[in-house]
Amino acid sequence: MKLYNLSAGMNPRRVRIFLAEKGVSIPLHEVDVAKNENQTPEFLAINPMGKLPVLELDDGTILTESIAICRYIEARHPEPNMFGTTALETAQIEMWARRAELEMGLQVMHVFANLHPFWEGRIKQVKEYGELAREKLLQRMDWLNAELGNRAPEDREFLIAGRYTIADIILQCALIVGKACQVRIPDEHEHLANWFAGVTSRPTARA
Ligand SMILES: N[C@@H](CCC(=O)N[C@@H](CS)C(=O)NCC(=O)O)C(=O)O
Repeated sequence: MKLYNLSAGMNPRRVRIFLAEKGVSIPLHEVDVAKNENQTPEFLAINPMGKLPVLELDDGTILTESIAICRYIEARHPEPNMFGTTALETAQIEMWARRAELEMGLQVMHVFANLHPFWEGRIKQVKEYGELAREKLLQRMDWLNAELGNRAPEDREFLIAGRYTIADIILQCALIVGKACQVRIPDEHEHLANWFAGVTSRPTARA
C-alpha cells in the first residue's frame, strides 16, 4: 500500500493521525502541491480531482476521501475502535464527525482557500467569502465551547463516546489549519481550548 500525502494538508493529516492511533504504518509518498505535483497527468490519472490523500492498495485499487480511507483502515484494523461499536454510539460519532466536518472543517477550508496567501494566483479568491466563513467558524467555536461547558467535566475531554474518535481527529485537523489562517480559539473559550490542548498533546498528534 502507498499513501499519497500532503504533509501540511488538513485531510491527509486526519489519515496519518488515524493510522498512528491504530499503530498501522503505510509508506508515504509526498505530493508537493506548491509545485503543482497534484496537477501532473500522472497524478491526475490516480485522482482526477487532484486532491490528497489517496490510498493505493497493493492490487492498484485507488481510494480517495480521507474518511473513506479511515473507514477502510478501521475495517482492517478494528482496534482501537474509532467509528463506534453500538448502533447508538456509531450514530453519535457520525453526528459529531459531520458537525466537525461540515460546520467547522468546511468553514476552515473556505477561509484557507479565500484568504491565505498560499492560494494567491493559484485559484480565484473571494475575500468576502473568506471573511464570512471566518465569522461562521468563530460562531461555531462559541457554540462548541458552550456545549462542552454544559457537560460534566469528565465528558469534556473528547467530543463524544468518552474516548478519542474520528470526530476528534476531524476537528483537531480543522483547527490546526484554522490556526495557520489566524483563526485561533478565542482566549475566553477555555473548554474548547482545553479540548484542543488535550487532543493535540496526544503522541499521535504529530503523525
Ligand atoms: N474531501 C476530501 C478533500 C481532499 C482535499 O481537499 N485535499 C486538499 C488537501 S487538505 C488538497 O489536496 N488540495 C489541493 C488542491 O485542492 O489543489 C478528503 O476528505 O480527502
